Formats: sequence, structure tokens, C-alpha cells
Amino acid sequence: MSRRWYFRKIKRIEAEKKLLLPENDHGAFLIRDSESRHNDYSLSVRDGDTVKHYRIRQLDEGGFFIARRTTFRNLQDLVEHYSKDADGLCVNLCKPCVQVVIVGNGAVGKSSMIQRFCKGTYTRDYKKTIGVDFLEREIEVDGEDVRLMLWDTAGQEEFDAITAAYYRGAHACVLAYSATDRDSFDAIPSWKLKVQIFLVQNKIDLVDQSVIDPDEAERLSRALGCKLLRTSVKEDIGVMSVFRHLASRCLHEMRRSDDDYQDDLRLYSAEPRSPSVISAFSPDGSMCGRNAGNGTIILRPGGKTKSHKKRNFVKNACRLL
Ligand SMILES: Nc1nc2c(ncn2[C@@H]2O[C@H](COP(=O)(O)OP(=O)(O)OP(=O)(O)O)[C@@H](O)[C@H]2O)c(=O)[nH]1
Ligand SMILES: [Mg+2]
Repeated sequence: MSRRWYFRKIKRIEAEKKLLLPENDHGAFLIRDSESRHNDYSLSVRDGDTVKHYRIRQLDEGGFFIARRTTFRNLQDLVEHYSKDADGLCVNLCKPCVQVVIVGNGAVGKSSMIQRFCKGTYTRDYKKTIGVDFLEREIEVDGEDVRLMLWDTAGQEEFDAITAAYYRGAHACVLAYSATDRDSFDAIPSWKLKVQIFLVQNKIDLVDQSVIDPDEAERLSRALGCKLLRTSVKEDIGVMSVFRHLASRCLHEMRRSDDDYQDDLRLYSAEPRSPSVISAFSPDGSMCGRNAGNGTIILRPGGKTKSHKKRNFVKNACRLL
């Protein structure tokens, strides 16, 4: 099993430590081998500032379940089910999610690019973005569904103070300029971004009006240590490729940090264990299902727990474990 959410033999307390890291949010989860029952698994889910644990049991005839009323052929199906619907869990499981911010001078085509990618539409009219807009789209990358949350910032300087707050929290950044706008290209080095950057030259359909020498653009991307991609949002050339590259790269980075974490865990496991934390209770002290005595929750048939109100999309955004 090589799924990113499968953490093998990590202990309950280690799962809690991991899930409560600040970069994880409500609904972040992992599956681990059950500590107490051979062949069973546990699902650990972050619920606000606590972690809840659910026992995943195996059927004799093959298959898995948390609540006996809903069984699954494999753990992947189980994860997919509870990602769509909490169905008795304290919260839906979060899908991998990548936060992307698109920056660059005014009128280079940032909004057009996001509209093209998320809605498949294009318009010739220019309507400058005021502040920040947001759209999202889910795509499959390397066999995994990834939710891309795209923050479309205003290129006009008057909005600089607002947009700065957004690119600070992003996983990756599309830094866009237009093939026909020298100022937008010259402004690229002045963006001081501490995230993964993808340099995008848009409007390549306007070949006759191009003011950027291709070698110059390559040199700049090398100097910045980032990938250069070329697009025509108008003709729908290269747009999908920008977001595919970006999602794939971010997933790769996140997997690497998962691996680093597995290494950390080995060190951590060598230390004496602190007493197990019982976290199967909601913050107000009420139980979120029947407690198996060791803090693991077993869902009762039909006993749906109150699922949390959907938080606003920024708060609900979830980084990978
Ligand atoms: N020819 C051509 N025009 C494009 C392309 N992409 C966008 N445009 C046009 O460029 C203009 C500006 O596009 P926007 O997407 O609004 O630009 P923006 O970067 O979001 O601008 P701000 O919101 O002010 O920062 C619009 O008139 C678009 O139709 C392209 O690939 N080719
Ligand atoms: Mg815009």
C-alpha cells in the first residue's frame, strides 16, 4: 500500500503529534495499523484542535468498515467515501489541496488563465481584478485527486498591500508576464516570493507584437531557478500544462516531507513514550461515538454525529499531511 495517507505502524500519539502540526487543518487525516488489534487499522482525523481515532475493521470475507452499515472493498474506497461525506465521522476527510497564487503586472492575463482553467471560458474584455478573486478546480495528478485553490490577485499596484497577504500562505506561485508587455517582464525579478515559482509567459499568440527575446526569458527562469512555461490563454495553449506541472511538483514536495516525517518518527519512537492521549472526545466533553475504552471511536449504526458546519474556504483549506 503506497497511499500517502497510509502511515503504517505509527502510534496513536505520533499520529496526533503529526496531525496537530500547524500546517494541517480541520479534516486532515491518516490511516495507521491498529496498535491493539492485528489486521485492523485506525483512522486518525484532526477535528479542530483535537484528533479523533476510528477503528477500521476487516470483514472475514474481505473488505473494510468503520460503521458496519457501510463496507468497502479497500481502504482507498473508504477514504473516498468519507472525503465526500462525513457519514458519522466528526468531519469529512480532507482531499489533498494545493494553494496557488497568481501574480504579475496588470493585464498580463492572470484572471483569463484561471477562468480558462477552471471554467473553460475566455473573454476579450479586460476587467481589472479588484483585490483578490478565488476559483478552484480538482484534477487528477499521478493517480491522485488534487484540489487546486487558485488565488487571482490584482496586478495593479494600488492593490499591492492586499495581495501580499495572500502569496505569503501559498504552496506555489504562478508568476505571469505578457509577451507583449516589456514592463511586466522587467518587473519579474522584483517579486520576492519564498514559494515554488512557475514563470509563465502569456499571450504567445501575439507573435508579431512580442517584445521578449526567448533566450532572455530562458536566462531569467534559470536565474530564478524556476520552470518557464509559455501560454496563450486565448488559443488555449499550455494552460492545462501550467497547472499540471504545478500540482505534480507540489505533490512531489509534499510526499518528500511525508518521507522526512517517517524518518522523524523512527527517531521519535526510540524515545520513551509519554502516556497515551485520549482524544476521542469533542472539546465540550461530549463523546463523538462509542469509545472503545482506549480512545478509539466505533461508529454506531445510524448514529450520525453532528458534522461541523463547513468553514469558509480559506479555513477549510487543507495541506497534505
Ligand atoms: N491575445 C491574447 N489576449 C489575452 C490572452 N490572455 C488574456 N488576454 C487579454 O488580456 C486582457 C487582460 O486579461 P486579464 O486576464 O484581465 O488580466 P489580469 O492579469 O487579470 O489583469 P489584472 O486583473 O488587472 O491584474 C484581456 O483583454 C484578455 O482578453 C492571450 O493569451 N492572448
Ligand atoms: Mg485580473
